[in-house]
Amino acid sequence: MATSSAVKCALKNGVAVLQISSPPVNALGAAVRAGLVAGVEHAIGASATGLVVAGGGSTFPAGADITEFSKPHLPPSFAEVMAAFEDAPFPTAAAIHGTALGGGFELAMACHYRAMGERARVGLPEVHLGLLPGAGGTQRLPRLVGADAALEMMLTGAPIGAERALALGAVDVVVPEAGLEAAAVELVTTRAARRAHAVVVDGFRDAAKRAALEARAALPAPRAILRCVDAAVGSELAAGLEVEGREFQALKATPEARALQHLFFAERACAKVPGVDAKGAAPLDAVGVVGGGTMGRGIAMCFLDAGLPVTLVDVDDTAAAAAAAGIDATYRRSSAFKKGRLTEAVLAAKLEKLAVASDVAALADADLVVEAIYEDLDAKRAVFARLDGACKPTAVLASNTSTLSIDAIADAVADPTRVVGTHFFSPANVMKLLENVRGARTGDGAVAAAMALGKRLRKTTVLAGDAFGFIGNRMLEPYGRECLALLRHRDVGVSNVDAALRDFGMAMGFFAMSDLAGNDIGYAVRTSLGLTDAATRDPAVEYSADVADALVEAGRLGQKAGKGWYLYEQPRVPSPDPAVDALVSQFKDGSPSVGAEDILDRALLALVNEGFRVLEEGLALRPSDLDVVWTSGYGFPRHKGGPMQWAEERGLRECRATLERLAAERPDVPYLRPAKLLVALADADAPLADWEKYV
Ligand code: T1G
Repeated sequence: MATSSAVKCALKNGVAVLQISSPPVNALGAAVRAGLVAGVEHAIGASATGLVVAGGGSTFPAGADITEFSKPHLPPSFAEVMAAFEDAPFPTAAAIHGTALGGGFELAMACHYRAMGERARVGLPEVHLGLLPGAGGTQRLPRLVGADAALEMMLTGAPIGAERALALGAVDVVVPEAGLEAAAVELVTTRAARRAHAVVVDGFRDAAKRAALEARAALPAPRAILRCVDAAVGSELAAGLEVEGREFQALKATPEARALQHLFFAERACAKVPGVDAKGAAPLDAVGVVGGGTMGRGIAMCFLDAGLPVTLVDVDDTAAAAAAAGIDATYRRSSAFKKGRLTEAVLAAKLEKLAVASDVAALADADLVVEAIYEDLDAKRAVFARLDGACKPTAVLASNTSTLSIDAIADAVADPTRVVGTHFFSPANVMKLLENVRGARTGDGAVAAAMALGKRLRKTTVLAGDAFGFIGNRMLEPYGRECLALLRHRDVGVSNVDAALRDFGMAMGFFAMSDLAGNDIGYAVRTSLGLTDAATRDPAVEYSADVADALVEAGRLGQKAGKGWYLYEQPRVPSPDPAVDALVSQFKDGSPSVGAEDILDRALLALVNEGFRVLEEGLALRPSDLDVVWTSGYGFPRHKGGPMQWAEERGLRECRATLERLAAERPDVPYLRPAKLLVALADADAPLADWEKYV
């Protein structure tokens, strides 16, 4: 029967079977939508008695084609597609395998019936894109599963498996994937057409929960979803679809939607290194970790969670045994273990793959080793020299260093091309971000291995150049210095700065984050740079960290010491401390009070400006990588898209002008002077996407 490139239609015993073929995820782009409408029309023309729609390849459609959102809409509309299936003159059914998400699940819900594979998942993740299910999902899902369950699925955006989908009534039958099409055919040959129109949605069974959800819904998309589900309750389908259409169009124009869709693609682009194919990386069958401290244990857990056999080496058998015990204890403290998701048997199977030793000779068969000892260059070099002799020549040698040069470490081995940085963030077994670092002599093989490792560990993996602080900590430096400098202003305390940053959307204020990481870490770095001694630092450059030095010298190291910028009378619960206010008051310099807007301008523009310098210096592959680093590793709000996206939304010319004003007020602060790349883009009124033309 008629086919289009994206949708093939076959007639089997009177039943039309439409198969979608649009790799990689059968997204419902214009060609697929047109093919679907044409397929239904052909089935009608051929007097079919029923119709089944299925996805070719790995999945039933995983949604609308997100790349189309920023382009003029092409027909047919989603509404036309859904109506073709819902109003067909014969029963229609979806055969769901893989991940039927967003518009894909909405297509399935527009069919009269749904057959689902046992391993399949369905969901409406649009809220993660700053949108809502705009192809009838907000109206059809409540008619299938009730308002409460529908609202939860749409506000969380989390997919559900076949068992739950069946229990909720979202699908009609669950079968092994091999029998999926047959099950769908049986549905349309044994049952009459059934349309959502006829179903009226009862009210929320848990009104209190709905009210609580509304109280927490701060962003536009969740609030719009609530309004749409309210519209579904007690009203005709057509009326509800009208409301949904209006709300969807309004959301598409929001900066939050642009930011979240920017991050969707940014988090996929960051894994791509031009000229390096991670798929071509050498096999990764056994890995090693050197160092059984907090980071080494967390990194070993990442490997265990990915099913990789890992050998952890520490200075002696006692330390190695303590590391193993610490890993076991961490798993047992986890909520997964406490809630029974991580059973004793599963934990035992994980730990089966952990070996510990006190000699790097145990790493002879490792394909990749991560050094995770304390931040001392000589000590790291000594470890790498030993690894050089103990490991096989093809083994990749990685350092978890957060501040030291990969090139300097690579000097310790005969073949520096196999040395790469793999900067994990603490706690390594929890944090999604992995910042890989390419030294000047790091080979493509080692880069490919590090990027493939990140994918294997299901990390959000970014590649940075080898310069102080790489990407994240490099940008953190001026951001932190501005937060410290703000304490010199009258009436500006730690809480004011942190409150402004939290109200902006940061997961934590700078000072709370510093307490969490440990204030002594920054102090050690400043000491290593000769900055904590007034006699050795450059008097011509403003030094705003003197208050932080005094805090550490007073023993206020942060959460681990029970006090830092805040007091921690309960673990992890910060409370303002008058003693800190007194200490801060010693560093006031008469600068006038400033409000939240100025606080944000200074902290965030210092951050963004350094991001432009990272790009100028070739230390990042693309601006969106900086957004991925700061949203995945430093708590920058996702609905702002990351610092560089936030700057573009604000306007690069406006960013430059504000920085010029701040720099003029404080000429002894180099990091406030607008970066050359920012100035060039602003002068040309060019978008950030054109950045490479100006470096
Ligand atoms: N549109 C366009 N491209 C997409 C896409 C989509 N919906 N989903 C994935 N891709 C691309 C992705 O960019 C990557 O490209 C490749 O496919 C593999 O993706 C009207 C408005 C399905 C779970 O939000 O969650 O429907 O980098 O690396 O790890 O109401 O992709 O190779 O060039 O993620 O196997 C709602 C988004 C859309 C689902 C597969 N749907 N996708 O994960 O592969 S809005 C979604 C995913 C909507 C309607 C509304 C995942 C996946 P490249 P991948 P994966």
